[in-house]
Amino acid sequence: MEQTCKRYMYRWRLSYSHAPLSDICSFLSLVIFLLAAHLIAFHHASSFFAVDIMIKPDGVQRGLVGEIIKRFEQKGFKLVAMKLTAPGKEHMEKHYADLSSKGFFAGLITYMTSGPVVAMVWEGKGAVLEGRKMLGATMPSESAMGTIRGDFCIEVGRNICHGSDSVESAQKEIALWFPEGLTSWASCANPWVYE
Ligand code: IDP
Ligand code: MG
Repeated sequence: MEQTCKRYMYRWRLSYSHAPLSDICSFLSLVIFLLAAHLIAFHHASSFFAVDIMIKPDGVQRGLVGEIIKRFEQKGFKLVAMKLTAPGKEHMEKHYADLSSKGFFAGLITYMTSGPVVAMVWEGKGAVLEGRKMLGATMPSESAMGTIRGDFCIEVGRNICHGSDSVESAQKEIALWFPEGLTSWASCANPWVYE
């Protein structure tokens, strides 16, 4: 009897003393996982990436192609692909597939297929994040002055330009718009743009 009691006591102590340890271990692994995810996300956002930028039909019709290209060039980004194209409904529906459940989707596709667009890929440090900043907020009324949307448009349904919102969507969009691949070249401005 004494032996059995001792055995139970031992087991109880074992499970009691191990419970907090396993909690600490899972908490630590969670912290390490979050830290790693944060570092990867930061690395993605700040290292060299290409971003898909598109001048929408209103931007083309209003003669803003040169102005928008100028801003990306002046920022220091490198153009690695560009074309004027009108790829049609199916292509636009693929491009905006994540918005297909929205009430404005049909109108968005009509708008995006109402004329040619200029699709471009710009490469540089933090290109995705910086590109989005240069475009401004989705709603022109919320876009800061000095951004493309803040300076050149008024309504969300005529907001001039598109820019990938993450490295992953940039990669998807580049594959959709430029299946032929990008043009790799060395810019002589590189040492004057990067330390
Ligand atoms: P983004 O272009 O800033 O990434 P998204 O939310 O991805 O914004 O929407 C894609 C596009 O759909 C917008 O640029 C805009 O042309 C259009 N859009 C977004 N929200 C609305 C809306 O509420 N009404 C009409 N069109 C919209
Ligand atoms: Mg978007």
